[in-house]
Amino acid sequence: MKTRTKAAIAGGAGAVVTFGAAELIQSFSEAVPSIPVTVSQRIIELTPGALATEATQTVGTAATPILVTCVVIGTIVVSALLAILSLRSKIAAFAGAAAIGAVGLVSALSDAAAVTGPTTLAVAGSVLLGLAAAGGLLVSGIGRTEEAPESAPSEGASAEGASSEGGPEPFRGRMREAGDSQMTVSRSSFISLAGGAVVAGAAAAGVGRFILGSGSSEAAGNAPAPLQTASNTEATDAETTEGSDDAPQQLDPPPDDASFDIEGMPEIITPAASFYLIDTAISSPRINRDNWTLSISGAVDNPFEMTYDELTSMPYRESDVTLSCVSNEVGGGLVSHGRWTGVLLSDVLNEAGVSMDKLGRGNEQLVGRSVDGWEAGFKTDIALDGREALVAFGLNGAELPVKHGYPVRLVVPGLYGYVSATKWLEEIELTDWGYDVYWIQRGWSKEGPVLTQSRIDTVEGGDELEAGTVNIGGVAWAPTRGIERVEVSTDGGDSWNDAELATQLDDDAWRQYLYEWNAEPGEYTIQVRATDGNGDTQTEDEAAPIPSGATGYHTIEVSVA
Ligand SMILES: Nc1nc2c(c(=O)[nH]1)N[C@H]1C(S)=C(S)[C@@H](COP(=O)(O)O)O[C@H]1N2
Ligand SMILES: [Mo]
Repeated sequence: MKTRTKAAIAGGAGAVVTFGAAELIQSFSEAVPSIPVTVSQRIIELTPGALATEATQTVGTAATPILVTCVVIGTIVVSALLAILSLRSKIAAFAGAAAIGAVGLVSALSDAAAVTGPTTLAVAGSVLLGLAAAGGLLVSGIGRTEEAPESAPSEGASAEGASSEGGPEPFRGRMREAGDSQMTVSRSSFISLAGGAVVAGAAAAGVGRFILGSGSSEAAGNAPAPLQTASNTEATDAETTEGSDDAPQQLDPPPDDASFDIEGMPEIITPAASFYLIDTAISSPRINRDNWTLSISGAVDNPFEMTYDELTSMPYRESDVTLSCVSNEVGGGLVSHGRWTGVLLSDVLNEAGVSMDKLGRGNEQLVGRSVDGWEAGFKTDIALDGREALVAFGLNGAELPVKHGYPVRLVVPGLYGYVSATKWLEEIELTDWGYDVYWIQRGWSKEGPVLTQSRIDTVEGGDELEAGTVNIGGVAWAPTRGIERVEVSTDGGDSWNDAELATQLDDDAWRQYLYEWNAEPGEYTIQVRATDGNGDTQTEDEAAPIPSGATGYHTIEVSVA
């Protein structure tokens, strides 16, 4: 085996050991973030808007796993090259390794959850461990070599190469001597050692991921943590029960007639585990609720900060709101219905001295900022116009899952998530309308009202159906306006039939519909369209999701035999 090959293997193995050690450490400490994840995160942040828009198919989704994989493989390759370089210049190789470590450290430290001391120690320790592993492998595989003179032919740096032509050049001689000496291990031992290092590193990373997975609440996935509020953990005091209004802290279970019991129909309340998921965070920020605060800042009379307990001792309510993503295609799945528990955003704003009659002073926009720096913004008056915009801390009667914004997020009926639904919320800043938040900078439209849409769920395109009664059903939504009518066409839009509507949970909620179609053999184009509570029917014109949301009728082709 060529010396350079051995060096490359040693360097790559060292990088694997570094990643393994770092992943293992970060799984034990909330203060230390994952290095490849934070590096990927910084790459995304530094990517200019246009590129980010194209690279991310869906607004809010980073091309995450691919990017993390590239970062890991890229580092392994560079480390291999550095180890080859070390045969010529140890100083240059160490400088390169230090530079890699520095990139990792800077990225990790800029993570919201990173605590400087432990993170620095973890990164430095992991890098040193990787260097030691690489160095050990180099010495055992190649032997101690004097630094090669710059003029040395690089091919000469091969132990086996000596057997080829074998002129007694001093440099070759040294390498052959080293290669054959007792100081080095055999080729197979070297491979075992290097393999061992790689396996150990990978195993450490795997164990780290496993520990992390089992510790976080989403691993428990199906058993979300029960909701804890200041008022249900302490004895309920007068302030909590005497709310500013009488909205219920808990809603009654949805009535039976809010849903049709038909195969393929989505559950009327989306379980947290299957709630659609969109964000730019490669891994969800892990926030300790006890240290969390929300600050209300910017153009407000009375800026203030509140703790989780302070938030949850304000009057709160449970509210049905269907959330959707602007990048949902017609017929797509980026829409879900949640029962959110939270404090009215208007109550929080009132505490800060913000009210309808005080707008237009550089406070027209409400920007919700996440602990990871992500931002969404919408017109402040939307928070004050009477809709149930929430500073939410619960979903479906349980704590917010980590992925969905634990401990606190915003939920605003009638706005797409990218302008409103900030997860891992830490700041609400009032500013002027000219300020552009994350996705606005990347070409998506400024206001983001949810367009009226409907979807066929119980029949799929390409289905071969049996003649007779076919249930064509699904959901339609127009949050804040409600759904007044849904029609189904089986002839590509030439004629329309009124569908039966399930009871509307709330104007902010999606609504199920059902059309019992008496199907005869043939080929059919099925379409659906909804009319909102204002009497406006969704537009037939087809538009792509960018910049304002997809439009057009959900259309599928089926055959009946
Ligand atoms: N911090 C943060 N909040 C965010 C996002 C994000 O990338 N980061 N994405 C938004 C987008 S685009 C959508 S559609 C909703 C999705 O919320 P969900 O993942 O809980 O369904 O979250 C919003 N809140
Ligand atoms: Mo979104």
